[in-house]
Amino acid sequence: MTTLQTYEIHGDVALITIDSPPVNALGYDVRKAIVDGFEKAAGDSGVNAIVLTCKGRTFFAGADIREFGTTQKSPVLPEVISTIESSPKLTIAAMHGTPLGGGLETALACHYRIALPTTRVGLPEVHLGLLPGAGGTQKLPRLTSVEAALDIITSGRQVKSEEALSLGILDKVCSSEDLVKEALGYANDLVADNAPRVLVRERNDKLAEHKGSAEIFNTFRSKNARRFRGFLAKENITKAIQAAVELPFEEGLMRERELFMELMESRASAAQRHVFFAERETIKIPDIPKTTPVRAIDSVGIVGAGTMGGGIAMNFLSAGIPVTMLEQKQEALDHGISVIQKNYQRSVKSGRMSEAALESCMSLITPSLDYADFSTVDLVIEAVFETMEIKKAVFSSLDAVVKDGCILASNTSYLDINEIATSTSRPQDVIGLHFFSPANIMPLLEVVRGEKSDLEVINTGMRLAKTIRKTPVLSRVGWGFIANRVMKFRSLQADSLVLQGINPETIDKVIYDYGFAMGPIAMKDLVGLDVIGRGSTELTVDSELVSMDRLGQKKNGGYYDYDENRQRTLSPIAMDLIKEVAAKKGVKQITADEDEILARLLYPVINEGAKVLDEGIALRSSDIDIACIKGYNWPVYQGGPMFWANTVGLDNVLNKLREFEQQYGDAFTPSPYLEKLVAEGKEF
Ligand code: 3H9
Repeated sequence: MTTLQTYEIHGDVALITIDSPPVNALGYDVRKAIVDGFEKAAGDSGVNAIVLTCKGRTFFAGADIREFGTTQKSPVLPEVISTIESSPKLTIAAMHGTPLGGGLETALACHYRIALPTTRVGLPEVHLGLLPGAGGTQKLPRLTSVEAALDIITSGRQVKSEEALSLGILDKVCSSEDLVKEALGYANDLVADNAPRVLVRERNDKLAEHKGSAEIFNTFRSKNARRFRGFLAKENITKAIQAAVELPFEEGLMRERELFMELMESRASAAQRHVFFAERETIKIPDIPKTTPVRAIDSVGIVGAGTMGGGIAMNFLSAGIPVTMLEQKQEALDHGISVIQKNYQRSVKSGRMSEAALESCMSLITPSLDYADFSTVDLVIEAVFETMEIKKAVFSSLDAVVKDGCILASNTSYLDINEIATSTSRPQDVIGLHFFSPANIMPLLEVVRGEKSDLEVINTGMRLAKTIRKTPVLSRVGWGFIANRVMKFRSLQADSLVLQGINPETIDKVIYDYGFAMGPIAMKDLVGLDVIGRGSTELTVDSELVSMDRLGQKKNGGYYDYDENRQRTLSPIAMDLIKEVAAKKGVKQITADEDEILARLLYPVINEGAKVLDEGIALRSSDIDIACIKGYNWPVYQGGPMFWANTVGLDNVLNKLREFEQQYGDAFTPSPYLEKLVAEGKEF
């Protein structure tokens, strides 16, 4: 018996408790400990029931993802499950925290399930590009319904206790916080009542109505076709649930296994598993020990109530943190606050927020026209016009009024935080907090560390991200920081390809087929061509379109024309303009197939990522992946640019860049760091 398991007897109930921090993942030791416990209880004639529970923050949060891709030692999870299912005693899972994936599948092997009211169960394997591979796809529809199982497993969402009870996943929700006491009491009651041993695998009642008809699955597929695009796991989950309906349990299980193994070997799952760990890695900063203090952020000031300031404010309001919003003019302030209200109202309308929550968020805003109102706040974020002089003036005004220890943050996208910090007497308290538009929605927060930023201030910025439900990525100071800088190279190539005669529609299609929601040209039309080209005097297709008052989707169309349903067709006017601009600039026309176009668009992003790493702007290549995924919706199943580059082969990327450099010049000159990695046979 291992030390991570305790076995106690309470009357005629055996209580098996597993304690394997942080999340009781079902690695080899844990699996062995469960089997040991159940075997012991099976041989114990005084035991009539077994309660399986966990210590720490959660009941098993799933299989141990770190073991994936290695040969797993017996007992593997299906063996654990079959040990539980074949137990001669009555079995009860007592759950708290987040019983997920293999954790919930373990619970589904028990006869009964009880949980705390705060418990959230789920089968989130889809987020790892997988499906529940230990019976989840066969059992959940048997317990709930085919509809519910399709929804829960393809979304991977966490289901709160109350809903789980109503769906039949749980049999009982505790009325107190004492899970073990209630579970033991429940076990006693079940034994006393001679309760039946309910094995989910034997239930077929919920499946009967769909047997012999694929209708529910076909409708589900076509309804979600766009959202599921590129996600093989979602298709395989649908197939596995269909197998649950059509096949006897054991055969369904075998089908589930086949579909699981197909996913496990897929590049998409490898990418999504990379992203799972990469997301959790960003917070780890080598020179900031775990013990570094975090400053309390209980109130926030925001300078600027424009689109960015308003979006940033919403993150804090939604987290229950009061915000003082400053503007120069009452009119601008009123407008900014009314936009926040409208955004929240939209959420209320769509049912994502209650009217009461809206009221409570709005009540946390204090409008202000006076810097002095920032005297007590813990953090100020500046979101004003992107010029150095204005930013410095704002920071110097802040310096004059804020209390000692207040963190001063700039939301600048491109400017030098070190220079901004010189306008204050406290550069140690200055950092960048770079949000991505729309700031209330995009999950990336780049935390920019200045030369003089205090470690405590950086740490606070990184931790704050979790409070406002963002993923932080640390960046050093440098033009565009990480995401904007590397992604700029895709835009430059998109413009260049257009001028070289590649159809804009083809460029958009190539990027869409790669997995982005939208191509770069359609994206320009969405953002607004006037916004994109602001301040530039260069002759470009964008500037020519703007001079014709074609601003994109918002006015007269741009590269595309739009009908009343926002369906787009390539604009003949734009096509003529492209030819004119290309002729004026003397751009040589080319042809290129889709692979070539993809490489032209995305290899420069990888190359710039290599430079960002070489310059120490990003800590690690996986941080660049996360910045692109969370800031630019880089398709998660490609793993981000740097992970993708590894799968393409860095030597292939390098050779292609060299070829492009020969044909098209400096824009493709390979980073010396990339060359070095290839020479050493290494990866990012
Ligand atoms: C599965 O079950 C397949 C089966 O169907 C079939 C098998 C045959 N494994 O997120 P946190 C680590 S697939 C290994 O910061 P939180 C995590 O890396 C699995 N490690 O905490 C981190 O480590 P570190 C299905 C894991 O409180 C630490 O735990 N299950 C695992 O914000 C803390 O994590 C899932 O997909 C794991 N399964 O959130 C659940 N889970 O400190 C995945 C966590 O070194 N997990 N770690 O960085 C989660 O969603 C969240 O971790 C959870 C806690 C909600 C549990």
